[in-house]
Amino acid sequence: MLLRTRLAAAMSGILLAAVVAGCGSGDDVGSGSGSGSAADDGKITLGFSQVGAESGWRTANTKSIQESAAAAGIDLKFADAQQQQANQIKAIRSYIAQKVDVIAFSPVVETGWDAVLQEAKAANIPVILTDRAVDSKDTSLYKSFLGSDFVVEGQKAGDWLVNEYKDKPGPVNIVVLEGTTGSAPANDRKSGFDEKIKADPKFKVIASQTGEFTRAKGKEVMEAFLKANPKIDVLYAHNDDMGLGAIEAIEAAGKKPGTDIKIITVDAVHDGMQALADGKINYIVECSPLLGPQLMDLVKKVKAGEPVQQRILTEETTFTQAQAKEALPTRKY
Ligand code: GYE
Repeated sequence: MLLRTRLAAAMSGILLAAVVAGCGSGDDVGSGSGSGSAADDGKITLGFSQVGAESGWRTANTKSIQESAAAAGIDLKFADAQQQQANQIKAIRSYIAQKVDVIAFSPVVETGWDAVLQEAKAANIPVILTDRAVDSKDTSLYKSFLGSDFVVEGQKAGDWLVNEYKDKPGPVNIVVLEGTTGSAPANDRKSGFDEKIKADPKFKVIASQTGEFTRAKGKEVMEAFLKANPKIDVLYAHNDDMGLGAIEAIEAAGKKPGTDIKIITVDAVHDGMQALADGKINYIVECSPLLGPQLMDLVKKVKAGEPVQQRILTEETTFTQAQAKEALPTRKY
C-alpha cells in the first residue's frame, strides 16, 4: 500500500516535471532553440521560474523579463509556477537537466530552497534571485539578489498612517490583507508596518489574514472582515490587487472606500494608481516590477564570470492622490 502510494507520487512527480520541461506550452516560452544549451547558437540561455500570474505587478514583471530577454538576445525559458513552490523546484530541476547557462527565479516563499540550489551549484549553473529573497544562510548558493526592500515598503506604509492620524484620537482599527503566506513581501511588509505603528497604542490591528496577493481573495477576505467588525478605520493591503478586490467588498457593504475606510496599498500598478487618483485608495507605496533590463545585465555578467553585487536594490517612491494624478499619464505599468 505504502509502496504503491510512493510509486504513484513518484510517477506524478515525473509527469509534472515533464510538463514543466515541456515543449512550447504557454508556460514554457523558449526561443525555439530546443535543447537549452548555449552552445547551439551562441546565445545565452536563461531558465526563469516565475511565481505565477497572481497580480498586475506580476504581469508587468513577466512582460519586462520577456521583453528584456528578447532585446538582449538572450534565449529565455520561462515557467509559471502558479504560486506553488513544488512547481518552482521542478522547473529549476528541469533547467539544470537542460544545462541552461543561468537560472533566475522569484521564490514564492522564503524557506526550503537549499537542496535545489545546491543541485544547481553542483551542476555549475549560476543562480540569480529576482524580486523575492530566500532565507538560506549559505549565500554562495546564488550570485545576486535583485529586488525591492519590502521592510522599507512596510515602514513607508506605517509612516503615512502614523502621520495621517497624528492629531486624531484612537482607537484606530486596522485590518490587514497579507500577501502569500511565507513570502518575503508578506513577511517584510508586515514587519516594517508593525514596527512603525507600535509606536502608538491607539493603532490596533483587529484582523489580519492572507489574501494571496489576488483580487478575488482580497475581496472575499474583506467581506469576512466587514461582517465580523462593525468599525474598521483603515485597510492595509500588501498589494494593489487585494486592495482593489477589497474596494468592491466595501462598496457592496454600502461604505465609501477612501473615506469611510482609509486604504493603503503597495505596488502602484495602473489600476491601483487609478483608484488612488479617484480617491478610493489613500496612499500607495511603489514597488517596481520592471526588473528585466537589470536582470539581463546580471545574466550576461554572471555568464562572463564577472563579479556582481550580492544585493541590488530597486529604486522606489510613494504616491498620494495628487502625485498619482500627475504620474498616471506616463506610467509604464
Ligand atoms: O507586490 C505583488 C505580487 O513579490 C513584489 O508579488 C512582489 C509581489 C507584489 O504578487 O503584487
